[in-house]
Amino acid sequence: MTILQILEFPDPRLRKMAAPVTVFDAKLEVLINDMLETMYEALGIGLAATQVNVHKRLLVLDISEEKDSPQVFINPTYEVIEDELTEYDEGCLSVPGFYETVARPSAVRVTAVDKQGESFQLEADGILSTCIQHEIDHLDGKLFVDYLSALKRQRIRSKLEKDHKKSA
Ligand code: GNR
Ligand code: NI
Repeated sequence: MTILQILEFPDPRLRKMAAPVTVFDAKLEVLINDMLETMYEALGIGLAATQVNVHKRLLVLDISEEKDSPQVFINPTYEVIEDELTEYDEGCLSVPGFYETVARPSAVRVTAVDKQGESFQLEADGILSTCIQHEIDHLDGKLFVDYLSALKRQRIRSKLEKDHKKSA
């Protein structure tokens, strides 16, 4: 397996719209396993393909305490089933070091396909609802910093640009 490089804000490649997965082959399986390994190594609870510069509609997550419950969502969509909003302090592997409160619909019904191309549905609330919405945003080129004030977003951008210059 391979640890993939995670793109960081404000990399313009994080703004690309991902295209649906149409081919379910061994190569896709390799990508899924590499994404899971990359997510676990980075201590994240989720990872979208966009973050590793693959612009396909695919995400992985594991919200379990024991880190033994990987979930894979291909071509995911959701509908809001609870209009009430829940606030979470969100972080993002593509925005390292920043945590900010974001309000999102409390519960969603997700439709996706698994790695065999089999369709499934699931109702999510709590951190699972937040995480799935955060990951699907990535597939649409969106980041949690987009929900913050322009001032906060600019501060985060300046700090990360400085960090990137140092490590370049
Ligand atoms: O690891 C992650 N933690 C997290 C915490 C609150 C809300 C969303 C997340 S997702 C994030 C990993 C990530 O960047 N996924 O895209
Ligand atoms: Ni993220």
